[in-house]
Formats: sequence, structure tokens, C-alpha cells
Amino acid sequence: MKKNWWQEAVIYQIYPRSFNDSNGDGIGDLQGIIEKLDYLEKLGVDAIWLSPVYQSPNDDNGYDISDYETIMTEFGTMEDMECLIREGKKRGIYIIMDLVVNHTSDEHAWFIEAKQSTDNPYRDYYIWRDPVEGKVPNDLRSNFSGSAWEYSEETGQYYLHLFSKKQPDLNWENHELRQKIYTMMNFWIDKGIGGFRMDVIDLIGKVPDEEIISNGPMLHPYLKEMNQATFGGKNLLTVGETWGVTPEIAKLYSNPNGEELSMVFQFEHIMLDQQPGKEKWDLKPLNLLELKKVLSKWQTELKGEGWNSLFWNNHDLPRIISRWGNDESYRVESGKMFAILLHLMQGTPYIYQGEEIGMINTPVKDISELADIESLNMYHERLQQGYDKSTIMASLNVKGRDNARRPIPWNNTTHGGFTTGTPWLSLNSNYKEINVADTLKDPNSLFYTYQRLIQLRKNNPIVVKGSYQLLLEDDPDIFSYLRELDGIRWLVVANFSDQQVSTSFPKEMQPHRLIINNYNQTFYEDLERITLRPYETFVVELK
Ligand code: TEU
Ligand code: CA
Repeated sequence: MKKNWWQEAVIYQIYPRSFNDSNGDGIGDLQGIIEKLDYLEKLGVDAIWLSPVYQSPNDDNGYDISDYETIMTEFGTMEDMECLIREGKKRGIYIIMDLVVNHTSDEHAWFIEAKQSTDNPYRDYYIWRDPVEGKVPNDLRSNFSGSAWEYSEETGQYYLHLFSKKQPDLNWENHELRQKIYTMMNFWIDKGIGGFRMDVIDLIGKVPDEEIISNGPMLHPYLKEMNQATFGGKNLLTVGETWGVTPEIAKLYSNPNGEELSMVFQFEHIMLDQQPGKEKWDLKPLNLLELKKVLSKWQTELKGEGWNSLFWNNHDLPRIISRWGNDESYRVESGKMFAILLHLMQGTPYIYQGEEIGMINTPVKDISELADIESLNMYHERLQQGYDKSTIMASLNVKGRDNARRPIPWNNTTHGGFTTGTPWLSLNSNYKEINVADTLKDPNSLFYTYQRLIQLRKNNPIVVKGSYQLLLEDDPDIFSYLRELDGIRWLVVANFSDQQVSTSFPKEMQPHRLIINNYNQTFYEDLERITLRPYETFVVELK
């Protein structure tokens, strides 16, 4: 493995349940992924971030793990997993495992033991507190609605669960627990994986009694300890999911000295369309000026002192074309705009399955059409709080996680060729128009824009290493920036609106050649007076 290979890499995220079903039970599986490795090789990605494939009762689709060293029965066997790692490697594709160690399932052997008695040897692996005046210990809330404390009959104490009550939080203060986790990580490293994506890793240093949840005092010491005990010095890609990160903290995690992680996911841009201080369901329109400011801040602040990860989508987020683009008249144009804008920035880009064919949200009429625990819990909580059903459904249709979790349509046959059986979650009914086979047939499709962007990154050091400067800072419709390396300058210009927009660049900015764009136009001559069509986006090298 080349040192820092992950800085030049593009990662593809797979949500296995919804990717490809090889045996007709309606659930995607490991053999299904293996069948599609050639497709991913054609796209050009260097690694797959595999959402959890471990044994799990699936209260949260695998993010509730009951055995870290066994493969989920529905997904296949350990032999299948080893085959995936091997077959991936043949095609230059590493497997990044999802490491979920803030919590386990309540069906994990540790928790089954721990809940028995207060003196059980595993008791301290989890976080227990006495009732306070017969009630919950404090006001901590679960990310999936309601209190974060659940009463346990066996011992008359509460345990902490920052997610569902079937996801009890692990107690990272316990030395023995930490060692068990490191041993488990080494088990996977020995199988030849390419690294870890670390689920809500910024929560492991929590101090529940002080209601400190993210960025607790022991977070960075634990990560340094983990690094030394497991992946340190092995050139693996490690990316932390950190909702509460700031650029200052990101430099601690992803400092080039390599003491902690390769990079983290920051979510500041992702939270721009929610009302400040409220929940993700409380919507507000995106202001492009804010988006430009936030993304540019991360570009400049981490320069040389940390490393960015770049993404619009994942399995928790709505589809970006529906979210901030236009999924009706300009699906492909706006999709290409998002792709170009993101992949030309500095950092490691992540593509979420289906993004490369321009999948969009799947609005539903009734809660019975959804499966996600976060959505179901929120629905019931808000109904009780007196919200009306249509307001709740509107939020769910914009932000609900099932928007990202609909199975991948591979072609236009029944169930999009995802399964020969009945899919665990129905497909978006548009699969006859939006599917992989048709996208591959069209030389102007989004797929080939992604393919080209990946090639550009591989062949042009400016994409990986160049400096970043935001231009037209106050323009409310245009997102434009300049990359520069060793005298080479690339100008990126995107019309982030569904209207025609005009602008002007200084005379010194003379286009020399076109790098990539999203409309059929071969050259942009005069940047002093330029009119852009809806979502029109281009990159030119300047003279
Ligand atoms: O997500 C963490 C997390 O905070 C999200 O659940 C968030 O609350 C919301 O979904 C974003 O809008 C991670 C995983 O990515 C998610 O799938 C898991 O459900 C969660 O942790 C628990 O493991
Ligand atoms: Ca299957």
C-alpha cells in the first residue's frame, strides 16, 4: 500500500442491504457486491466503504452489532467476506469496514451478560446509573427520539443509549473493553482490509453525568491509544464520523503526523438547511452564500494541517439532487454540477451508491411505507407532541434516511433487477427511467462524469494538492473557485440555480482549455461576459 494512498483515492460507499441481491431473498448481500466489482472498477474507485455487515438483529440495519467477528446471516459468510476482500484487491479496490464501537446491540453477548447483575464481569462495559427520584438520571436525549436512558428491570438501574434502546452505549473508560475492541480491529486488519470508517467516533469520550456527549476530554487520548494498538503505521484509511467537529478539532484528528486518523467527516454544510438549534426535521431553505462560506472554510483551514473528506450523500442523508438541486427538469445537469463542484475540491471524495446514476428521493404518503427506526420514532414522538401528520410526512420526505436506502435499480426489469424476490424496501417507482444499465448506455450520463472526475484526480496533481481560493464570494447564485499548483490554474464555475445567470471574471482570467463541463459546449472563450444556463458548470485551465 502506497503511503497516503487515501489522499489520491475516491471511495464508494455501499449500503449492503440495498445494493444487490444475489439469491432472491430480497436483501442485498456480499455475493451481490462481488458480482458488481467490475462495475465499480469501471467507475474507477479505489475503495469501498462497506456499511456494517456484522451479525445484527437489525434494529438499525446493522449499526446494532451483536457479534463483530461474524457476518450477518442474510449477507453471507466469512468466506464470502474474504472473497470480497480478495476480489476487490485484484481490481485495486480496498474494503473499508464500518467500525461501530460507540455502542453494541443489546443482543451482543457482552450486554446479555452485563444486564444480569451489578457485579457481572461485563457490567462495566456499559454505562449504568441509579434512578434519580424514581426517574431517569438526567435529560440526555437519544438521537432516535425520547430519553437516552432505559430502565433495566433485572438490576433496577438505567443504561445509556444515545441511539435506539437496542443500542446500549459502551463504556470507553473500561480498559478491558478498549483492549477487546483493539483485538477485534486487528482481527479485521489481518484479513487485509483497507481501513475503517468509524461510526459516531466523537462520542466515545462522553461524560454522561455532565451531559458532555461529543468531544469529551478523553476522546483524543483514546484515539491515539487505538491508533498505536491497531492501524498505526500501516497506511490504512481511517475516517471518523464526527458531527460535532470544528476545523480546530479536525486538525487534531487528521494531523499529518498520523497519530490519530486519516480524516474525518464534518457535517457543517449538511446542517445548513435546518433551523439553528432545532432538529434536522425543522427545515429551512439552503442559502448558497452560507454553503460557499462553510465549504471554503474547511478547504482553507485544513490546508497542510489536516485532510478533508468530501461528500454530499451517505446512507443517513437525503439524495443531494432532490435536496439542493432539481430532480425534475435538471436532474442530470444539477447532478453533474454537484459532482464537479465536490470532486474538484481538496480532500478525499466519497460517492454514495446510486449517486453516480443520479438517484433521487422517494417521497411516500404514509409512514407504513418507511422502515427506518429514526423516521418511525420521530413520527410517533411528533404525533404525540401534537404535530399534524402532513407536516411530519413533509419533513420525512425531505430528510428521512430511507430516501438513501431504496434498493439500487440495475436495469428496467421488475424491481430494477435488484432482486428476483420481493425487495426488503420497495424501489423508487422511477426505476424504469433511472437505472444503471440505461445510464451506462448513454455516453452523456452522470456515470461518465464521475468516471472522468476520478480520472482527472488520478492524472492531475493540482486536484489533490492545489491551493483553493473562493471567487465571487457574494454572488448568490454562482459557486466559483480557483485551484492552483506550480503555476497551473484551474477555474471552477457553477451556476447553483435553475435560472440563467450572468457574471464576469477579470480580464487576466483567460481560458486555455476545457477540463470538464455539464452541457454540450466545447469551449468557454470570454469569461469577462458570461451567461450560464441553469446549473451550468465548467472547469477550465487558465492561460
Ligand atoms: O449516524 C450518526 C448520527 O448521528 C445519525 O444517526 C444522525 O442522527 C442522523 O441519522 C443524520 O441525519 C451513525 C450512522 O451513520 C447511522 O446510520 C446510525 O444509525 C448511527 O450512527 C448509530 O450507529
Ligand atoms: Ca440476498
